[in-house]
Amino acid sequence: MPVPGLGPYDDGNIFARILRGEIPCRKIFENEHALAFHDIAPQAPVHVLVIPKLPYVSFADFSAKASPEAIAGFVRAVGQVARDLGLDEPGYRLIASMGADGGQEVPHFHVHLIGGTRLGRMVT
Ligand code: IU
Repeated sequence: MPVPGLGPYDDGNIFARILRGEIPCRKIFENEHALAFHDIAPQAPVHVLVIPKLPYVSFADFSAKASPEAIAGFVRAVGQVARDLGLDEPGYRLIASMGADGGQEVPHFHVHLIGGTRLGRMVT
């Protein structure tokens, strides 16, 4: 499924290459469902990206096509990363950019896990 502004899944996208081990990342978690690593340009004291190991281009693609097991495994992985980082208290924010208007830049579904500070009300 193409994503507006990005097109179909591209095996050469940067996160696909990180998953294949072709490009290094500052990994903090990995299991059969997901990989989590520090964002290269952090927007907060904690800014981690969690990506599924499956080749879905966006949240729309992942939510529509991934199996219930894959979706559950991914969501549990996000929760575990947050817990492992000690963020359950005082909290954190999850963001998934989707398509051109959502500001998505990398055509592999990813969730931003942001925390370590009191965040404002706006999501930008
Ligand atoms: P977005 O939601 O698609 O805009 O998020 C892409 C993120 O990927 C963004 O926060 C970048 O800083 C981040 N990133 C990265 O961590 N490593 C990279 O090599 C590249 C982008 I390219």
